[in-house]
Formats: sequence, structure tokens, C-alpha cells
Amino acid sequence: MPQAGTPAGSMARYERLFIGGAWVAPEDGGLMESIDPSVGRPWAVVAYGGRCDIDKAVAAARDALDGPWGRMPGHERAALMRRFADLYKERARTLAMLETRDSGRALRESLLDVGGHSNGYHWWASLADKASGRTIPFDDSVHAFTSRVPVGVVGAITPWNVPLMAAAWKLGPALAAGCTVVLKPAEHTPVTSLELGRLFEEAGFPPGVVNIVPGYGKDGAGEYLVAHPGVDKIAFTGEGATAKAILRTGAETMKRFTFELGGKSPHILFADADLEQALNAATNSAWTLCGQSCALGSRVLVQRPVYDRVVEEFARRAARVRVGQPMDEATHMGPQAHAEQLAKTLSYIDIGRNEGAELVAGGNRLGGAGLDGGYFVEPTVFAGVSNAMRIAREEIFGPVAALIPFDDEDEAVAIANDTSYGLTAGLWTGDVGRAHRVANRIRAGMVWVNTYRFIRWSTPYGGFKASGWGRENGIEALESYLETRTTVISTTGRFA
Ligand code: TXE
Repeated sequence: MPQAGTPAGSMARYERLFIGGAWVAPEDGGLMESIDPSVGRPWAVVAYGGRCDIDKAVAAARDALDGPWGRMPGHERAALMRRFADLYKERARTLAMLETRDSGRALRESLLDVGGHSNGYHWWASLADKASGRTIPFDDSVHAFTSRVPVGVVGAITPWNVPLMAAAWKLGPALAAGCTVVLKPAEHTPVTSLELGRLFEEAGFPPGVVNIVPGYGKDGAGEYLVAHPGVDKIAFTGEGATAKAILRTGAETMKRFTFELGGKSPHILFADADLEQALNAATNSAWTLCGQSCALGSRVLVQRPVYDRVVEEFARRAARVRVGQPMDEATHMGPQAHAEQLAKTLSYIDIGRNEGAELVAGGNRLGGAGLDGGYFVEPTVFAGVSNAMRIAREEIFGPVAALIPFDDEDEAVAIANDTSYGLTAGLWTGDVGRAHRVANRIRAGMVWVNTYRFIRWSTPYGGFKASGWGRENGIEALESYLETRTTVISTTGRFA
């Protein structure tokens, strides 16, 4: 049984996997250390799964699907999900603190994010008995109709930036659809996903409906899950290159996929916007999650008449961001989640300098004054960025804003769409006609007008182009966990 708290100075121990409703020691996995990114030292010992552990988890998920869960009416599944959601709410503060410890996300952000998940699970519970088919008119010799059936066993592979949210976005619709799940959290942040096992246990879910197996990606539990013939669908959030590897592996068994991948979102500030509001949104979106979210407006497109003012304000506000220990609720921005991400962000800051962008704020790793050893970076702002530069084209996933000037609407749209990504976009204008015109022309799965990062369980979220396949959240997400079966019954009993 894992522990929620850690006595000062000692390591937390999460030495068991959650498989088939029981806490079991890894069979051919082992134990790994999870690093606290605010100090750069291990804080927890965590079990990880190997091939045999994935085999067991998939078998347990299949048994639950063919057994109690598969036979359970939707309204009873909904009741269990609601019990889980209530327990989640009671435990939200502890979960948020653990999420911050494991990922480095500022606690004030974790509290807001994790504090909302219970509502999400309730929303999904309300859909658990709603998937219905339709009758197909033909002639009176047949009765043809469709039924919606769960896609089956789902392998949910999640990243390290928002472990609980990424898990919720998959578990919610999967369970509402009647699927069973093997959840494989990222090796960097396995702890809070394991904590979910206790809630499923307490809520009274049948064994095997949700199994939780932390582990590595390539040549590890992630890859075994994708290759496993007993898994029907992979729901993945992570990097595009990983998604392509998953596609190749999963093609052998013709799996279903949803992919939520990266972004390089344009955040367009027209000169006729309420600039104060636009700046609040644009700067907030640059530093939230220490820049480690695919939805952030990492390309800030600014109309020339207000460009200098925006650059100046960005630099001023960057300097005011309180970077510090993430557990301190006064902290705005914690560290990067792990050492590789820190190295990646710092390397892109060098790339930006070398390709001629003007560094107007930040640009350095932070240490000293209680930050030594942690993966802290200054909020960083580049001005004079052209959309051809690598810092405007490639996902950095750090607190680095690239400010790009433009002249008119056509140019703004052209720059916004000149990217391989298409996840989200934002635009600020006081002209309602322009709002519609521009929103209509943006090739992205989510466009925000005079707001930013408004994401709810009910609003479909996902990418055009290289930003992914399918949608999470909304009815669309439920659809992606369902198959359609057409049944045709002869009313005459004659084969013709
Ligand atoms: O992601 P990976 P990484 C982007 C972001 C970041 C970069 C690298 O730009 O800097 O990706 O992050 C599992 N088969 N995003 O390397 O590798 C892995 O164990 C099966 C954007 O950490 O994609 C983890 O659970 N699974 C993104 C998960 O995939 C595999 C969020 C994600 O890891 C696997 C995170 C394999 N072959 C990173 N290889 C977003 N869209 O928000 C790895 N994994």
C-alpha cells in the first residue's frame, strides 16, 4: 500500500503496482527513484512494471471487461464514478501537494487544477448511461439498428507536466464508455497516479477496471502496453516523435489511437484589443506550468502600433514573476519538471540568442537563495522574433515567450498558421467582425477570443496537423472510447 505522506528527511515508498484490485510487487520490473525537481534529489522510491507486469495488468483489465464491469448497467458505473469523484474531492489537497512534490508545479496552480478534477469525473459519470444507437430505416424485411459498445481495454500513457489531469482526461471518458484501463504514468512523475489506485479501491470499483503500472517508455512498460495484443486502444499524451513510434508499434495489432501532442500556439494581440486584459492573459500563459503545457501561447503575435509597449510590459512582468519553491503558496512559478527538460529549455535560450532574437528578460538558470540544485529557469522573453526562427517553430516547453510583430490581419493569420502544429490559438480584438473572421481562418483545434486557456470537461480539446489525433473532453472524447455495432435482424427468417 503506498503512503501519502513523507516523514521529514525520509523517502516516500510506493513499492507496489495496482493490478487486479491488489497492490502487488513488480514481477519483472523493479524500483526506481522519483526526483523532486525543486531540489534535484530523489524523494520517493516507486515500483515500475516490466513485461510480465503489463501482461498481468492487461489480463486483469480484460477479465473485468468480460466480467463485472462489462455487465454492469451504465447507471451503476455512474454511481461508482460519483463515489470516486467525491473521494477525489476530499483528497484533492493531498493530491495537489503530491503532484507539486513530484512535478515541481507551483502549489497554487496544482490546487486550482486538481481541485477541479472531481467536477470533471462527475461530468463523465453523468454520461455513463447516455451512449445510445439509432435505428436504420430500410424496408420491413429487416430491423437494423446500431449499438455503442466500449472499445475494450485501454492503455493510457500520460506525460509528466500534468499527470493527474492527463489521467483524468483519459479515465473519465474511458470509464463512462464502459472500457477498462491500464494507466502508465510517466517515469518522472509516477506518484499521484498510484495514489488514484487507493481511491478506486475505496470507491469499490471491481478489481481490474483500472490498473496502474508506472514504468519507462521505450523498451519499457509503455512500449509493452502499445505492443500488447490484449489492448484495444492507446490514449497518449506526449511528444510527436513518441506518437510516431507508438503508431508503428501499435499498427501490428491495429489499435485505435488518440494522440494529444505538442503545440506552438499563436496568441494574437491586435492593436484594438483591451491591451491590459490581453497582456494579463499573454504573460500568464507564458509562465503557467513553467511553460510546460502544450496549450500555452508560446508565440505572441503583436500588431506593430502596440509592439514596443507589449515588449516593454512583457519584460517588466517577467521580472516580477515570483520564482521559488513550489510548495510555497506565494510562488508563481516552480522549477522545470526534470533535468532533461531544464537542459532542453536552456539550449533553446541559446538557440534564440544565436539566431539573432533580442533577449529582453531572463535567459538564465536560477540558483542560490534556497533554489540550489533545483531546475529553476528565469521567465524569459525574446523580442524581434521572426516566425522562421527555431524558437518560433519548435516546442520548447519552458517559460520562454517569443514576441513576433505583424502589420495586418492577413499577416497575423499567415504567421499563426505557418506552423506544423495546430492545437490552440488565442486572439484579442475589440472588433467583433475581426474576431469571427480571424477565428474562422485559424487552423487549430481550439481558438479563444478575448480569453485564453478556457478548457473544461465539456469543451473538446485536441489538435489539427501535428498536434494530434482525436479529441479529449466533450462528447467527442466519449465517442473515441466507443465502437459502433450494427445489428440486422430479418423479420421474415428468409435468407435472400
Ligand atoms: O515525452 P514522451 P518526453 C513534449 C515537450 C517535451 C517533449 C519531451 O516538448 O519537451 O515532449 O518530453 C511514454 N512507447 N511533450 O520525452 O517521451 C513515456 O514513458 C510507449 C508535450 O517526456 O512523449 C511517458 O509516459 N510509451 C506533451 C509518455 O510517453 C512511451 C507532454 C510521454 O513521454 C514511449 C509531455 C514508447 N516508445 C511532453 N516512449 C503535451 N502534449 O502536453 C515514451 N513513452
